[in-house]
Amino acid sequence: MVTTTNLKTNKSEEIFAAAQKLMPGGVNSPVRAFKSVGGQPIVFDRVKGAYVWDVDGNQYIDYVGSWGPAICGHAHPDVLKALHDVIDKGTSFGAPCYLENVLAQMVIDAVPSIEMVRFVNSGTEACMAVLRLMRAFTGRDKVIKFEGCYHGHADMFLVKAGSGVATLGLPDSPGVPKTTTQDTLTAPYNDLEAVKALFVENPDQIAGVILEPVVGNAGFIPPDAGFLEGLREITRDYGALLVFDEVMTGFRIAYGGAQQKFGVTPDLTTLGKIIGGGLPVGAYGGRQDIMSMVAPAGPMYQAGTLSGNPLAMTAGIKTLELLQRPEAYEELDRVTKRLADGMLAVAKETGHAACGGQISGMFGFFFTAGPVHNYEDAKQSDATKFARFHRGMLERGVYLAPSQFEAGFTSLAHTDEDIDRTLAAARDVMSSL
Ligand code: KE4
Repeated sequence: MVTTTNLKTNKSEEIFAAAQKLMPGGVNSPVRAFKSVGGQPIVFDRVKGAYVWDVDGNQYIDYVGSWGPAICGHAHPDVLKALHDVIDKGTSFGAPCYLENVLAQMVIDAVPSIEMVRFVNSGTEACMAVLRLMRAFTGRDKVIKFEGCYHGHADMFLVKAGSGVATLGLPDSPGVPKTTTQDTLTAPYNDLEAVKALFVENPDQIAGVILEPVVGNAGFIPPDAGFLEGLREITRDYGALLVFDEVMTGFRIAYGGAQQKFGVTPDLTTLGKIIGGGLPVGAYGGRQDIMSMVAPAGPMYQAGTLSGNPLAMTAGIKTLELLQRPEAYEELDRVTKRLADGMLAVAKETGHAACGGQISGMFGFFFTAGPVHNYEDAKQSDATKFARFHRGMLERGVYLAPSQFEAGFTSLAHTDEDIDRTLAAARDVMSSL
């Protein structure tokens, strides 16, 4: 645990400098470059449980968890053992494998909307495929997404997206032809009237609505009471599909995802992150009548060399087994509530306007009095103050998501002592902001 404020990052600096000559921005995903919080990105050496160690030997309490997959704690011994036990049988088959049946059945048993599922290799792939499926099933081209929501980097979603797009202040990304995004309509999150208006303005043209049922890519923004229910009603009224992008919330908000927690069942769902247990997996699934359109059962084409590979299936199966343990989500919620409530209490004590919250192992806060109901509200947050807070916490051994427009994640490995240490560091930093 680093207590001094001059973090030794020589090796991180050296490796990252070299990386920038090899890979754009020195990273393989933009948010990792710390662009919005500034300062030296931390190069990881290893992870275990709630902790990460960087290449300079500094230890941090980790609240990113590889952006969600590490919900049972990094490098869980049971997951590693499961992988060791199967790896000698091969890393990839490109053919049917029993492990795919096992994970598919677990997903179908867990997620209320899913009667049939297709595995892919990332959340982006899952969202791309589900959009094609929405259009194939309804014969309509337009789709509604919400400002600040992020559904991966496929062209048609890079319209007022969240996550790295919001973090880097990217407008609609270059390289995305207008013809691709002209059918992507946007509305403010939590605004049912705006959604209704889009349906009235585009009669019989909207295939469906896709959203993060709890937003994590504009910072943490939960749905207002009645919002999800309202979307269910509107989409039914207009013969459109309701799609929950649960890549982040799936198996995190609850074992059955946000749709189980809030009791609203969409027509289709995307998943990722946790179901791969740290290996590359995405999935989309839903009503049998819709999924039966997917090739080779139906005409809608989608494919992938490594989809359903045995290692990713193994890591996902073991991770979900661990999450089935009694009290897992109650414990996750308890620990995360202590953290989120504590952060807001410290901000109040030290005179900083802040708002935020948590649901299960997902949390976030903004440096603004709030409330934050949508992306516009989130942008009122003092991102400069957040950047200074992020650096201060890093120097005290706490690794937070390097962007105001990201949610934070806890795991079953985070202890009360970790939360206490985090809150002590937060008090120290906020007192000096
Ligand atoms: P991936 O293609 O990154 O596996 O999933 C895209 C995606 C889709 N839908 C939601 C709701 C997501 O949160 C994501 C990816 N989340 C970001 C974190 N905000 C991944 C981190 C990154 O881009 O490096």
